[in-house]
Amino acid sequence: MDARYKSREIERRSLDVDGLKRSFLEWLVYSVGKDARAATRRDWFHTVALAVRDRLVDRWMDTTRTYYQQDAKRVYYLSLEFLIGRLLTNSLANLGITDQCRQALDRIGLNLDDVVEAEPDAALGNGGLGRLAACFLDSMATEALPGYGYGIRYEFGLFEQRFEHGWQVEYPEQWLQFGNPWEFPRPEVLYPVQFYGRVEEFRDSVGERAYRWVDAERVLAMAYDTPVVGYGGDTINTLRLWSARATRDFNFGHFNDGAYMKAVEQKVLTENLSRVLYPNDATEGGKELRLKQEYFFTSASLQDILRRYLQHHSNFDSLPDKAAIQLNDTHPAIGIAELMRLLVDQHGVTWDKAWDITRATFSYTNHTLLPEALEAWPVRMMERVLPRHMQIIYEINAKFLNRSKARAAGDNGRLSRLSLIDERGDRRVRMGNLAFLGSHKVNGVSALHTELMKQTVFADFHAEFPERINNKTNGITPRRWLHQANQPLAALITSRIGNGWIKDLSQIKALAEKADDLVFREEFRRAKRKNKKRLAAYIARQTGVDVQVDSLFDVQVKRMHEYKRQLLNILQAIALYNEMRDNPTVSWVPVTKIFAGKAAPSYHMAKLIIKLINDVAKVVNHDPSVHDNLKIVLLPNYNVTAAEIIMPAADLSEQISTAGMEASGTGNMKLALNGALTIGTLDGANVEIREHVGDDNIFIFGLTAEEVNDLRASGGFNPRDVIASNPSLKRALDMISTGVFSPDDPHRYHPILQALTDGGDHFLVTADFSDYCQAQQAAMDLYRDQEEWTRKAILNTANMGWFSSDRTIMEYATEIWDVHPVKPEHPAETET
Ligand code: OAK
Repeated sequence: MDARYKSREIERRSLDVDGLKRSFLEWLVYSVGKDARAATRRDWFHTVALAVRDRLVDRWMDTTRTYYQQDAKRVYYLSLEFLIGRLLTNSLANLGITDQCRQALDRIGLNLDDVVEAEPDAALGNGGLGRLAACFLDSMATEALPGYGYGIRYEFGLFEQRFEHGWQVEYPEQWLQFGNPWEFPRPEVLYPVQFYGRVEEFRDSVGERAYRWVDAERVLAMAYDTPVVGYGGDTINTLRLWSARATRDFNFGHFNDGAYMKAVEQKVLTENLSRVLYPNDATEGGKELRLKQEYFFTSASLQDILRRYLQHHSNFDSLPDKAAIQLNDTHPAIGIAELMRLLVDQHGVTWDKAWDITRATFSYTNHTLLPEALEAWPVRMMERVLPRHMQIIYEINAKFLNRSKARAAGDNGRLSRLSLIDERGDRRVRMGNLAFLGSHKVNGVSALHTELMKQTVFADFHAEFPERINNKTNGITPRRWLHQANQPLAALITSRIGNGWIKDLSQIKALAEKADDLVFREEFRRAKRKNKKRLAAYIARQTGVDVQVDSLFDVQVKRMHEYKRQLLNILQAIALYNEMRDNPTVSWVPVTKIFAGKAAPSYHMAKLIIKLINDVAKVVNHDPSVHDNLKIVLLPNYNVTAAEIIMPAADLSEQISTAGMEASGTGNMKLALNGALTIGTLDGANVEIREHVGDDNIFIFGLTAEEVNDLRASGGFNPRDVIASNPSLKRALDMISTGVFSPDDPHRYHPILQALTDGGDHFLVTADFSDYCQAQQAAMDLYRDQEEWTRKAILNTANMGWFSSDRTIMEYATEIWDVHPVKPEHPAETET
C-alpha cells in the first residue's frame, strides 16, 4: 500500500489530539473544499463531523458483520418518527473523545461549543413518541442489542415555530439544506413499493386460488443509513431511513415534448412521498398522503428484513426466531397485512402458517388513549390505495370473528367492537385492532396507562387474549439527558460515585446518602445555578426578557395540547400576579414561569393558548408593581436542542395533565433526573415517579384518573359553580374576558372561556384549579428553604435510576423480543 495512504488510514482511526487535529485540517481541505481562512462555522462542523465519522466506521462495520456472521436475532423498531436532535456532542461523548476533540480544535483556534452550534437539529418527530424512539436507539446500542431503526428520511422535519405578534407562525425546517454528514446514502439499496391498481385472481401451479396486485403505480424506496453509537463506542447500530425515488422508467424513458415535462412533474409528485413530516401530535389527519407514507416505509422495511433473513434461510419457519418487529404505535400497523401479502402472495407460504409467523414476529406499543389519535382509515381509501391489503384485512377479520363468535354467544355489540372494521357511518379500518390482533404482545407505556388500556380501548381484546397486554414504563437515555446536557451536574456526580452511572443509571442511587451533606448540597446548587445562568442567557437571546437567575424556574415544556393543561398553568400565573399586586409589601418568592412547545398548525385552540401566554407575559413582564417577582416567558421553537438547555436548569417540573390522559410523559423523567421537583397529577409515569422519589419529594395535586372518570360519568360537574366559588379563579377569567391582556381585541379569548364554562370544561381545568394553586404555594414556601429544597432535589436525581431507557429496553428485549446482547468482534483493532 502507498505509504501516504497507509499513514492516512491510521490517522483516520487515531483518537489522540494530534491525530484529530491533522484529520480536521485534511478534511477541511480535501472533503469540504475550503481553506482554513475562508472556512465558516458550518464548514468546521462538517469537517469535524466527517472526521469523527471516520472514527466510528470500522466499529460500525464490525457490529454489522458480527450480527451477520452469528445470524443473531435482530429487533426492528419501525417508527414514523425519530426525534434525534444533534449528533456531534452525542457521538463524541459516546466515543469518549470529547476532550481530545476540544483540544484539537483549540489548537486550530476554534471552540468546540461554537462548532456544535452549527449543527441543525434533526427534528424527524413531533414529540414523546419520536423522542422515545431516539432514546431507544441509544439504549439498544449501549446494551449491545442487535437493533435497527426504520423510518422515513423526511426532507422537512417538524416546522420551525416563530411568534409574530404573539401568534404561532410555522416555517419550513430545512435540516438537509447544507447536507448531512452523518448519513450514508445507499443508492443500491432500493425497493419497489406499489400503490393503487387492482387485484387479479388466478390459479397457481397446483391449482390453488391465488392473487396478484396489478396495474399499480410504483415508487422506489432508497436507503440512507446513520450509525447509532452506543456508549463506549463498542456497538454501533444502524438507523435506516427511506427516501422516495421515482422509478428508473423515468431515467430511461424517452418522451416527446409534452410527455417529457409531464414525466418530470410526475417524478416530483412521486418523490413528495418523503418530503414532509405531518405535524400533528397524537391526532390523526386521515390524509391519503399520510397513509401512503405509512405503507411506503413499512413495506420497504419489511422487504429489507426478509432479504436479510433469506441470506441464511431458505424458508420462513424461523423468521420469528430471527426477527422481532416492534410497531411504534399503529403508524406501521399496515405491516401486518403487508407481511401476510409478502409471505402468501410472493413466497407461496400458506395462509395459516403465514399468520402464525406474522403474529410471532410483530409486537405493538400503544402511546395514547385519546380517541382522536386512534387511526381508522376509510375503507374506500384503503381499497383504492392498497387493494390487496384491504382483501387481506377482510380475510383476517372474517377468520377472527368466526372464531370469536362462539365466545361472544349472541353479544353482537362485542363482535362489532372486536371487528377490524368500524361499520358505523363511513366504514373504516381500525388500525389499533389490526395491530393488536397481528401481534403476540401489546404494551402500554406506564403502569396506569396499561391498566386503562385494559379497561377502555382494548377491553374486549383483553378479555379475548388476557396474556397479550403488558406494561413497559418508558425511560430516557441518561447519556443525552444528564451526561451530555448537564455537564456541571454530571461532573459532580462522577466526582462522588465514579462514572459507572452513565452506563448503569441504577448506581445513581448512591447519591441519596449525600442529600444530608451540606457541602454536597452547596455544590449541587452551584451546578444548578450554572445551568440556570445558561438558560437565562438563552431566554434573553430568544425573547429579550431578563429573568432573575435566583428565582424559582418553573418549567412546562411539551407539545401544546388542551389535555396537557398549559391553560391551568397560565391561569395560576394570573392569580399569582394578582396576589403580588394586591400585596406589594409581602416578600414574595420570585418566580419565572417558563413555557415552550409547538401546536399543530390546524389546532386552533392550542394556538390560541399560545397567544394567551404571550399576551399575559407581555402585561406581567412590563408591570413595575410586581417588582420583577414574576416573569413569564414562552420560548419559541422548542426542540431537542432547546430541551438540552432547559431540562438541566429547571427547579419545578410541571406535569399537570388531566389524570388518565397522558400515557406516560418522558419530559417528567428528564426534569426529575436533572434535580427538578415535580408538581403533577397522578397521571402517566408521574405515578411511578412518586413511588421512586417518595411522596415527600413531589407535589401531587388534583383529581385521580378514577375520580375524573366518575365525575364525567355522573355528569354532575358544573364549572360555573366552581368558578363562582373561587374568587381568584373568577378574577383571572374576568380579566381575560374583559380584555386586560388583549385590549386590541377584548373578545379574542372567547373560545377559551366558552370551553371552560358552557363547553363543560372537558379537561377539568376549573375542577383542579384550587388544589393546583395550593400545591404551587407549597412549592414556593419550600423554595424559601434552600437547604430543604436542595435535599429533595438531590433525592429526585438519586431516585430516578429506574427511569433509564436502558432498563426499559432490556425489559422489551427479555419479555417481548427474546433478543440478546451480541458483542461485536473487532478484527481491525487486533491487526497492526
Ligand atoms: C403521537 C402520535 C400518535 C400517538 C401517540 C403519540 C405520542 O407522542 N404519544 C406520547 O408518547 C410518549 C411516549 O410513549 C408518551 O410519553 C406520551 O405520554 C404520549 O403522549
